[in-house]
Amino acid sequence: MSDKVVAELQEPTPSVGDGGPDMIQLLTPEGQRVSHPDYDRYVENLSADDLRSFYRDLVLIRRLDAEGYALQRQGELGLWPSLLGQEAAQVGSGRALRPHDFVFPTYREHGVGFVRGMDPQSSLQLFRGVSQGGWDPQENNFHLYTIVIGAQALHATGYAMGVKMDGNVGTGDPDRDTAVICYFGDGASSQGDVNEAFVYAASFDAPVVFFCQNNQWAISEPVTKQTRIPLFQRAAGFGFRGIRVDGNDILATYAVTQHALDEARSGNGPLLVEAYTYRMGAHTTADDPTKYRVSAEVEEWKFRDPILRLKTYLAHEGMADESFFTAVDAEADVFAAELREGCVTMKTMPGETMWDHVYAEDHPVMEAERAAFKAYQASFEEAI
Ligand SMILES: Cc1ncc(C[n+]2csc(CCOP(=O)(O)OP(=O)(O)O)c2C)c(N)n1
Repeated sequence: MSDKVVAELQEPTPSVGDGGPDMIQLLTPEGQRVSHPDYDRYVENLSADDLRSFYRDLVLIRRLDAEGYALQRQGELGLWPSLLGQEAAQVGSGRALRPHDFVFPTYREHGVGFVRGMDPQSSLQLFRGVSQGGWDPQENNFHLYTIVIGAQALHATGYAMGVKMDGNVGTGDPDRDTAVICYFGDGASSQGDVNEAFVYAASFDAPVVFFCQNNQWAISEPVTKQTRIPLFQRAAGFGFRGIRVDGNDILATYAVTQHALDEARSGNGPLLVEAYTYRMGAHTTADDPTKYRVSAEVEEWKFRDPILRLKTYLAHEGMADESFFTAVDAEADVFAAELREGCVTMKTMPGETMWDHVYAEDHPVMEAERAAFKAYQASFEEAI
């Protein structure tokens, strides 16, 4: 393709933080509510209580993230992938889900897990090395973290096909119709697995929402090196719709994800949501972003902070006052203390629990593997 054709396909190069004219936004970075003809209806019924609880979720998961980071620095965790800056993308999309929907996260979705009702300690277990994953995916319909980039897009699509074959799509019964959501990053969109999942999901109308958190960086690789067109436009090439949403705007991510999930549940097939956001911290605690990105970029994104934006809106509209914000901060302090205490006193889960959730029922080959593993471990105890 010639450069001229590519230039025609591209939007005008967006400046940092500008998601372009197609980006759905309901709350500006200054905290002002703006109207959108297609998406207002998804937020119209939110009460002041709902919005305050959105705010509380944002603050608590930012605190969970800060504690995860600190615990790693204190040697209590082996690694921590920070979600700083991506709180609205995660809480907005997570709160749009129904309990019976199923989530396939990557390794950074501590906020989605939190709003799904996961024990906040769960996110720490894997990174402390005390478990092989840490939780039963069936408990909150939240699958284990996936470290292999993009692999969960195939798992999610396969699961979504199962949902469809069970007849739990397009029945019109809200308690039955089910959607699957798959989280991944901008870098993952370059992986074969993700592209294969797109092809399959589109061909068979799988009820899956692909939720890409475009945080602009795949470790040190900027998104501009990964794609010549905006990521949400890629969906069209696979035969389904893509939507770009302001990932730092909790109202917009909530509205757009609800729409996408409704489409999937109704049997209209997959949809790609590109949440345009920014990773404020390092890729993980093993990374030093000052080696590859300029601080001016980070500074610019600070003005788009998802929490400050909702706080300004709530205060301006008289939906929350200083005593509410102070109470949430106090709750976050208690939450953080409990997290730290829970982390340092965590028990190591027996190694054989890694087989617990592999199959719905026990399986002879797996039973043999588990028994062999237990015998192998016991051999060390005998040797001592
Ligand atoms: C298949 C595979 N290739 C490479 C890696 C190493 N790796 C870990 S994270 C990462 C970048 C992922 O970036 P992105 O998908 O944008 O997600 P983000 O971490 O920014 O949320 C890479 C290449 C991996 N884990 N798996």
